Amino acid sequence: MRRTKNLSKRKWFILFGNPAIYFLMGTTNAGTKEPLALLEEALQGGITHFQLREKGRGALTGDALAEFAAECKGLCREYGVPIFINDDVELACTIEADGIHIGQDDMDCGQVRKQIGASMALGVSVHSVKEANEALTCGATYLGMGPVFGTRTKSDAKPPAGVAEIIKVKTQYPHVPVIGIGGIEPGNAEMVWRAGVSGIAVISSIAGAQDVAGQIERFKQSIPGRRVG
Ligand code: TZP
Ligand code: MG
Repeated sequence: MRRTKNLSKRKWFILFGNPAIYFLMGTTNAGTKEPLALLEEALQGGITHFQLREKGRGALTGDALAEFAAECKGLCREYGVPIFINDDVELACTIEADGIHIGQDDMDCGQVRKQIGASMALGVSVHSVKEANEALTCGATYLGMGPVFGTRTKSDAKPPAGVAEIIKVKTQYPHVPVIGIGGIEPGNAEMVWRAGVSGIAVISSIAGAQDVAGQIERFKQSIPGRRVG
């Protein structure tokens, strides 16, 4: 359902109040579909969070990227879904995104927090309790952890880590939102939820689905306690 909500008034601490189906996409993940049409299908299907992750051969840059990002933000606003920008502080600030997501190896997280100020959400990818501690000390709002399973979407992904480290991080920091990522599909998502994540982040299993809304519904059904039948 399309609805308009002023997310600028929304504080980051309620960003992960309910189980999140966090869709990541860039123009290079859209296959034969028109990227904005794919994003709208996903929004209609009920994704709860969106991250613009523009990577790989043929990725947009410069003005074309800024224009695309602004269009993505406009669509996300219509559906009341927060938009995050991957790795690009300037772009996140230009379009006044709700958040930015960075890899710990990509940028200095403390520096990014200074640049974006206190009100923009900051997601940081981590792989251990030690890295989680560093990210939280720098002002991370939530943590991304993965790849949980094997993935072909990220060329420099580390080996699949399963859910063991997620469980350790959640044991140490029970109130910090952790999002699992990497190779997550409806059929393997349940063990990620059971590790205590606040959400699952997905690229190919949603972007490549014939029936995007149906696939998102399958992800929703994978949430323990939300299963029907
Ligand atoms: N970070 C760790 S794995 C990954 C990222 C961005 C790619 C996830 O893509 P997919 O297609 O859902 O496995
Ligand atoms: Mg990165």
